[in-house]
Amino acid sequence: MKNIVAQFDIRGQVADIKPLGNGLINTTYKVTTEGEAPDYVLQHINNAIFPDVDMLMGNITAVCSHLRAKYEAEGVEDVGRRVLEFVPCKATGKYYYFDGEKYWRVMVYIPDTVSQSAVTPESSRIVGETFGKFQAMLADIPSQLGETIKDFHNMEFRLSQLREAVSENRAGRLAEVQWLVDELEKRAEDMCRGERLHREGKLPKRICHCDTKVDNILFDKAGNVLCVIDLDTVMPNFVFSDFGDFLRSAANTGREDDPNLDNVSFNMDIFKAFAEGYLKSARTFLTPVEIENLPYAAALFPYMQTVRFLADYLNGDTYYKTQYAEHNLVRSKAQFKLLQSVEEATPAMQEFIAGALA
Ligand code: GN1
Ligand code: MG
Repeated sequence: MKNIVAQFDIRGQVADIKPLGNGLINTTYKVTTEGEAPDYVLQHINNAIFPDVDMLMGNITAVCSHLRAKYEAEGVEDVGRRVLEFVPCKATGKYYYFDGEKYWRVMVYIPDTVSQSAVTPESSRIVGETFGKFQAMLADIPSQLGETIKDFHNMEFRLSQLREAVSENRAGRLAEVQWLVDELEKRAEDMCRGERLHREGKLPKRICHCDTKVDNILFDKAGNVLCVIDLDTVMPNFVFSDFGDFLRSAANTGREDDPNLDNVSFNMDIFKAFAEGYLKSARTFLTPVEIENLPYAAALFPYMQTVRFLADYLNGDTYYKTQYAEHNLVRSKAQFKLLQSVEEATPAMQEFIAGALA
């Protein structure tokens, strides 16, 4: 691995390389250097999921330089902690290295960050405000971003994948999960509301991050968002993506893969604080249709994630990394439990949003 790092234009001598984080798609390492030089993050890009690495890194570097320029123009002091900085490959100048088999990238490690334990109602309000601002900052990016995964958050497409997995039943696991398939089918039409509104010309796409789970956010000690990481899925989408996916992880009282469903429920205090912060900075550009459907967004993401985990379980675990045989099933059940709790909270969410705008 030292050999791979040596292909990139880094400063300092590599002292150590260790696994970092718990992403379900790419594999990540921390590269510690000796002395004053910064540390780095080395990542193996999952090329099966992101087939067009040129497009992928083109999107990411366009987003980072746009954000960097905006922060600099605003006079923000710690720009290096607010935007990821990728390191080019020495031989090609590209922001990835292909070793003949695998694709790799390197970015500067941002030290002294706090992760998800920092999510409280107070910090969620700040996060909401920051995301509203993040979407506003990316609204005028001059480059056309590509869809790094086609139809990534398209609910109709995700359902078609589940239906295919059900009809093929490749791993022979259908009988035990038929009840859950039925539950998902009951909600299918309502959950495809976003695509319908878009076809009717009532819902725009804006540049979104599309994976704003708490693990992908770096905070400072005061709970401010320093930086959103994992930019592979930044692409045009409905604003629901970033709103809904943050709540899916932050407002879950349990874990994404909690085997104890009693731990899993939707935390309304987090929702309220986050929605308030988000509306504060985003109401300047959100349309009434977008605002009215924010409770739908909160339900859509646990729903979509249940559909995706369950489809992967039926396919025999070919997409997400798993730690044990039933992992995708445990994840599916935990996300479904969260969805049920969100559904119960829907009238309260609607009332809260109406009140916040009054
Ligand atoms: C994946 O890479 P990671 O773990 O941050 C997935 C997301 C899911 C998430 C569920 C490219 O994100 O869409 O919401 O797992 N990313 C991709 O934890 O499929
Ligand atoms: Mg991640």
